[in-house]
Amino acid sequence: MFKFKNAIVRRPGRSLVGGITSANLGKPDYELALQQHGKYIDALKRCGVEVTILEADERYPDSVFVEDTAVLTEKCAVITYPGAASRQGEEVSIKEALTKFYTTIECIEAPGTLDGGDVMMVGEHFYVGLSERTNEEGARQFAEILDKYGYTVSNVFMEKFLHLKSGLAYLENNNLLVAGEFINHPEFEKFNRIIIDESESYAGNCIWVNDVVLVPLRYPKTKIAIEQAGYKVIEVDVSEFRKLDGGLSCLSLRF
Ligand code: CIR
Repeated sequence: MFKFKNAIVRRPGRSLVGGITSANLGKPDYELALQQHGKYIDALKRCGVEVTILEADERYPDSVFVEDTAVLTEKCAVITYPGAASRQGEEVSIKEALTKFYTTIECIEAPGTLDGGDVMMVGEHFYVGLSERTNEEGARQFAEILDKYGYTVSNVFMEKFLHLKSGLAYLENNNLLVAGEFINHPEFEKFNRIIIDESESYAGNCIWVNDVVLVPLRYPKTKIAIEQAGYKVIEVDVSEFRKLDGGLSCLSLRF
């Protein structure tokens, strides 16, 4: 079975309260966010991964969402160029942290932009969402890089979600969690789809970590559906990160 050995996270800084949002849920409570982040780390450890914890970077309010700064494969790391201007620069220290784990590091360059949240890995294939953050040039560079390592890439046109993985989570074994605009998307018909109820759309952002699925707390229908598909579930409260449009996948890089 394919397994993740490592995860990288970054502690939220106090500047988190000024992060980008479209959620209309108010500002995150920093202390609570810190607590929730600690429990998120504990949950990752319970799934058997070694967690590298980077210190907060106050210069970047959204830097807790490390997923957007890199795409990690078994053969190479790709450092992204984030699509939001206020996030450009977050990737520099992630690249440094990754030199401990990777000898082959590639980079997306401007004018290409790509957020890791727009990339979903399914074995040796990578889906890239063309979103407000990931442009065609970023997707083109990404495909060119991955081609060198024998991986394939396809683009997904999307309209509503912030990121591809805001509404999709691959749970291995051909099981795919689908929400909102992805429920009837032709690109994903070949998967065994687990459909997220409209009332729980946010829970489309779950993560599979070594046969355990982390699910956001307070999404009971989703939790049951995933358990019925045969997975062990750990619920994690990420209410403060939701206020910034972030979720479980955004808070770590898993590899
Ligand atoms: C942003 O707008 O960039 C952050 N407030 C949220 C990023 C969430 N990341 C993700 O979905 N991968």
